[in-house]
Amino acid sequence: MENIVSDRIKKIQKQVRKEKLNGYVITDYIDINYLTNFHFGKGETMLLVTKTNAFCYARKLYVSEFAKSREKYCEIFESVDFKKDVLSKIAELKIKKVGFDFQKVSYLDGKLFIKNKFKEAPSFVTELRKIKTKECIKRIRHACKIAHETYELVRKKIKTGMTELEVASILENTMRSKGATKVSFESVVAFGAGAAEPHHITGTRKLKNNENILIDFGCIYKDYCSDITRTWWHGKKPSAEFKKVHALVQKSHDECVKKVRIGMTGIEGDKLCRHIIEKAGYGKYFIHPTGHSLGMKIHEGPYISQIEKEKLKENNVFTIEPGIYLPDKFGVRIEDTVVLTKSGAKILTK
Ligand SMILES: [Mn+2]
Repeated sequence: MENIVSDRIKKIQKQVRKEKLNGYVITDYIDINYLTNFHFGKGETMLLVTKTNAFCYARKLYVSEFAKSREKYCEIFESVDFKKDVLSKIAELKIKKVGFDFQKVSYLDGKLFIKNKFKEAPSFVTELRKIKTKECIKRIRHACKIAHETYELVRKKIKTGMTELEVASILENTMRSKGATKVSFESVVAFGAGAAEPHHITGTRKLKNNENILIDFGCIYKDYCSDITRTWWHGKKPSAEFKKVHALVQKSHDECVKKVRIGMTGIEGDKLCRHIIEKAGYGKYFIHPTGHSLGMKIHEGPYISQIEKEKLKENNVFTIEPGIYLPDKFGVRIEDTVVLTKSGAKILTK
């Protein structure tokens, strides 16, 4: 754990030097949690990284726990006014040229930083977080395993007459009983035509015999997310159209898993899925991007979308989730979380 903290902070210090800065202020709590391998709540911390040190400001409740194992790499100070304390530390250290992540800080913080002559700087931590380390992948893999096992278990428990919310609650309880701390986003359970609504809200509709089910859910394990979607037919007689559309979405998903490679842009990745659905005449029913990266947040860049120019790199972790939504009929989405390796995508949700 100590290596994680020192390695990550060192990487930011390297960027600070590279950009000819003397310091860098981080306000995003997830970025700080990433760098310190700690679990601060939102709005409860602020971090100043200099070329050789790191100073963390946080609410008193965190201080002793943090200091136990991390203080060697990152000094922690009890604080009620992070901004004020960071500014006085900067004055005390007499450092000029302090950068901040202008894409992430709030408008108000940005105004204050500019007033204090800070420099707009790139999102060093965002970039770092895109390439998942072994430890990150281990945690995501486990979050994915919990989600997949939950799917297999819950699928058998779903009975005609259950409501969508009942199914969601079984999903969520099962994940917790398997060690997940919480859900990575609000679970989607949709029956019948509800699955065709792109923004379906899980509700009190009861499951009928012989209709489609779509579940899209995930959990957080040790701060890392998973994301999985499965669609199937409940009952003995899937309609011919459902079978056809399901097979098409499966084909689109499988092709993308098989062919996506390091160096492709998000646009090229998206095309792997999309062209198959378009060729079959269902293009206009595929109404969202193919996928998104995930890590400490459920939606991160790079995206696998029609506008993502960024190239995919080794150890990016993202979803592949093509779908076809036929209004007032049904929807099919098949989603897995994958890690991109030198030999292609490896499915984690299994
Ligand atoms: Mn997703």
